[in-house]
Amino acid sequence: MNVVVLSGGGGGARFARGVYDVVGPGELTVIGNVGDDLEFLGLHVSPDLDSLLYTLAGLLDEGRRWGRAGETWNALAAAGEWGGETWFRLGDRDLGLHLVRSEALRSGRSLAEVTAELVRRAGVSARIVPATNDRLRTHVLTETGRVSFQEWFVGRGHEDEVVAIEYEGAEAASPAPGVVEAIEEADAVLLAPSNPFLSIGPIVAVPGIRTALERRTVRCVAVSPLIGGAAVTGPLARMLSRMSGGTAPRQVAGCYTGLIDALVIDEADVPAEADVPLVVDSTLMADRAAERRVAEVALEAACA
Ligand code: FO1
Repeated sequence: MNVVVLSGGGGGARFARGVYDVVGPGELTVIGNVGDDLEFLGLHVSPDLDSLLYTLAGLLDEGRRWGRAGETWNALAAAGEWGGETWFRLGDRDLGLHLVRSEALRSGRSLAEVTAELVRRAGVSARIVPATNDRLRTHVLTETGRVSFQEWFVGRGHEDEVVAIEYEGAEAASPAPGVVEAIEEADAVLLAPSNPFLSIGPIVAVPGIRTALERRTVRCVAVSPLIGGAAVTGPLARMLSRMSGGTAPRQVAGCYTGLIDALVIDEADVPAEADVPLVVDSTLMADRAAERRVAEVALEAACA
């Protein structure tokens, strides 16, 4: 069975791990968000691809939910002593990956090629593919101006109200090699319980990916990232209220019009109605068993 998951952020990575645990080796392709990517201290950082890599490889810091376990921060502290920026926390172990990826990109290799190599070295038997090799960056429009995603999310602690989102470069971006093929060959497509605006939005803003999803002949099922109308972590509930007028399943489904055949929601969100069929279960991924259970529910809904 070939399964494609679209994912961004920590929740997306843990859902992908649930799917990874329940499908056979080599059966999972995860298409990762690159809208959060940034250049920091001269290095190319791909936080969502790295969350996937670290999570599937068992290297993630499970408490922080980003970066590597057993991390130390000496290089960043030293950079700060020399006047370098330190607001985006790159740990010593994490830096090793950014050094290798940045050098490979500078030498002309694509983000997809480098990512595949990292996945191979990590011993992960799923494919992690960036949505695009082209430059795509999410920007947030707030009442005080336009900032890059990480400047708003980490730099400002996502406090400013979001008025609109821009996926800079998306219109001109092509899907990375393998992305459209994976969707075309999939037996099921799943949208992880990630932020629809910040994580899935940049992926489906790539015209070739949106078209491939719209032309799918298999079912596509999304898992709502909200529980009881609230986000488990992050700014989604505030964003949905302001930009979609509410935090019910209807508003989550509304972010995916034309792209999904069903939405998995939590028991805390019923009674509910939406323009697509709703599948009700417990969606809190508190541990590995819960990740697997949510994955199974989504897969069952996709194979119905
Ligand atoms: N999140 C933070 O809240 N603060 C950080 O300093 C930070 C650094 C960081 C470094 C590498 C990495 O892969 C992720 C990092 N994150 C950090 C998480 C990241 O900003 C977000 O979780 C994702 O971009 C949201 O999808």
